[in-house]
Amino acid sequence: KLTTYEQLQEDTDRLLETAEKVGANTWQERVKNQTPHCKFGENGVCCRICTMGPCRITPKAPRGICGCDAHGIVGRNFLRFTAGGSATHSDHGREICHTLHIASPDGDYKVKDEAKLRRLAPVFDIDPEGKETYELAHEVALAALEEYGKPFGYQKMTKRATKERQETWLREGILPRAIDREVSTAMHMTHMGNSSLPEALIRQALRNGLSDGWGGSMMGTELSDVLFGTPKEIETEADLGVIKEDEVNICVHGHDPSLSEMIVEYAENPELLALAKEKGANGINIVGVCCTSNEVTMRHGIPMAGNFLSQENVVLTGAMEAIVVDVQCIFPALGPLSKCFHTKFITTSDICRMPDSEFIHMDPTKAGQIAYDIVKMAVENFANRNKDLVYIPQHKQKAYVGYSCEEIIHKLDGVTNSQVDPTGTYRPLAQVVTSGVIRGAVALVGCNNPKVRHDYAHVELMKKLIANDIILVLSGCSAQAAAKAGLLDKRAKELCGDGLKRVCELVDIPPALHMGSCVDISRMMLLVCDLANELGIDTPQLPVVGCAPEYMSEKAVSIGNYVVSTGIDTFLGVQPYVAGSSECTELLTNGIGDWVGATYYVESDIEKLGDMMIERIEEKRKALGI
Ligand code: BF8
Ligand code: SF4
Repeated sequence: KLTTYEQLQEDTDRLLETAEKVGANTWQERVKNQTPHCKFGENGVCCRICTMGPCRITPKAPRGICGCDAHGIVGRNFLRFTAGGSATHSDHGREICHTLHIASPDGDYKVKDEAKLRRLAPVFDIDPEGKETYELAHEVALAALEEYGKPFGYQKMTKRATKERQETWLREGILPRAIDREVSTAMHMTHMGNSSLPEALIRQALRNGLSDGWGGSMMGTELSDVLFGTPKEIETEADLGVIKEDEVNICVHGHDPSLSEMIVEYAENPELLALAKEKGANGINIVGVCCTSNEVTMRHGIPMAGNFLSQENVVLTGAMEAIVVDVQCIFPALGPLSKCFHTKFITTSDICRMPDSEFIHMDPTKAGQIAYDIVKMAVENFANRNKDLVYIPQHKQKAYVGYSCEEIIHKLDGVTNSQVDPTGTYRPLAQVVTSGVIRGAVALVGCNNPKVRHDYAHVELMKKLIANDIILVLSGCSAQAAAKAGLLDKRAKELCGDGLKRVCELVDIPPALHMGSCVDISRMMLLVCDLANELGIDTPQLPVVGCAPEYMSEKAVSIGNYVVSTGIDTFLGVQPYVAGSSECTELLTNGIGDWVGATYYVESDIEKLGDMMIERIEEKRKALGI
């Protein structure tokens, strides 16, 4: 049985009562104070990139002081938005490269998937033959780091795309060079007195997206797999009911798994468990929110307490001893909120410093000790819990997660095993798509946004798509929305059309596959390229689309740009800040189709958005004659 919105709303309402009792301020209240939003900002026509401004475009003032029109201002803002997201994902990837660079057989960080390391080495033009594991790991890490700033050539990971994609990117001038260079170029192009031509700005936005998806994000995904293990199917649970009243609760939040991996390990440390007992707790319970949660759930089955808009709820349960954050998507509100409870709000990265937090600098060379200290702090804090303030909503759902590309192929091979030799490819998937048993696939990804009822668009679209025999691949907060609703449970096959239901039974999977965090959308890019190769077509021909119905971050726009550039139409449920320019809007929703074979579609009516995706998938099938 799915958890209903009404149930989730009741849980939240009850927690908001606690907030009122302790005088805490919540996002629900802040949204009211910020509404209505500034129209100039919403339409993307406010420019403040030089101090002659800020300039705002109106019918009476159609140009800024420098003479830039709405199209130039919107285009520049769109490119800067992308650059912010691309830099953020890519810097996360860089941190992982550095962590791999210090991995050692007797250190905190080891190589957990050596086979993957050996498979990846040739991508960086390294011959793994005869090399000792750590020698190779360090060489790969260094080569990966060089991708960020190399003076010449294009990004090596792009060679993993279809041949047609590589040719398209080269032809269109959007094949990404060094990862950091594309961010720098974006900033340079948008400085006062540089580009104001929409076509040039949007082209760079696509290239900067590609340097994220086929560069920085892919580093984050692939090297995390080498370090922490490539995810395999694993059972877990999701929603606030995973928080335990009788245990020490620690929530990991953010994106970079380096510290949370260690925290998960030290939560099983016998000394700390004994200390927890001594303090009256029955154990140490790690839960997560946002993408750090996705990382540790995919590899260890750590339960997901919630997604982006649940982060305050986690503290409002009154039962959280510590909320430990690394980088990205962390509400500064958690500082003052935690102060209303006994909760320790622990920031750990120089990238993410916040008032009202305790800062413990995460030095990867001392990661084990740091994790030990943090878990110990949380355990010692158990005694400070104010029992009168504790209310833990009891809803939770079972979920199956861990569907990396490798695991999807492994599951598909399980089916063919009995009949023929395992193919080690997506062939069985290609076959069910071609035969029409499955109509196509949707990559449902991205955030929550208070402009949309929390999780509503994600979950409603998912139900509609699976009922129409469309299989889902999920990541980020979308995957957690599905998990909380119950859609990652294998029993969700009952909500599918007959074809998809049969596939779920045969392959023993849920109809929605949790592929990981947002950097793991790079997994989806590899999947679509390999699937296209399997079918002997290019990616824009596949009956596959992408969708971010509740997105909010710059990262999401960078993702959108690399997904469309990879040939996958992308459907958005929230307006990007481009409506103020007919030229930019035209390019993004139509013109770029001539460059890359895919475009953006924007529709805030969820019912219509779902219909549009199904229609697009059927159009693609028709064009293929399947
Ligand atoms: O990188 S989906 S709210 S948590 S930005 Fe953030 Fe959006 Fe969630 Fe993960 Ni992605
Ligand atoms: Fe105004 Fe031009 Fe300066 Fe922007 S760059 S703030 S439009 S003068």
